[in-house]
Amino acid sequence: MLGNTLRKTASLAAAAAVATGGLVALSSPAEAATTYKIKIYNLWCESTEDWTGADEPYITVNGSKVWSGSLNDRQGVTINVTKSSSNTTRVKLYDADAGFFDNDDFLGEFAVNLDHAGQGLQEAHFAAWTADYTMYYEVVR
Ligand SMILES: [Ca+2]
Ligand SMILES: [Ca+2]
Ligand SMILES: [Ca+2]
Repeated sequence: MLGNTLRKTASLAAAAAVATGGLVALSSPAEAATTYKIKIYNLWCESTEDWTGADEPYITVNGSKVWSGSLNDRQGVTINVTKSSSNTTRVKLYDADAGFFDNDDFLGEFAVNLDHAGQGLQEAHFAAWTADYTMYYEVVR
């Protein structure tokens, strides 16, 4: 008799929560836990893709350009770009070229997801033609 009363009370409480949007609010923390951030800290150029002078490297995250600059052999630069995501994040590095019939050069890519969170500082190497780059990044929740 008592048990039956308790169950009835509980189901009434659940019904009330649905009516007021209470259960929707409760699901929010679970959603937030599936998002993460990728922090791109630095980019090091050991050697350029271009044969003469500096490269004009740029970085895209999921297809959007997030940084561009200029680097020559054995030069580094601070990037400090942070992007939030809940799905796979694809990071690509290119060298921009301005000449006719000289398209931008794709130097490489890597992808991260939530599983890569909390592993500390990571290095991504990009080697294409004469280019040799290292990107330093971290994935955090
Ligand atoms: Ca080039
Ligand atoms: Ca170039
Ligand atoms: Ca080119």
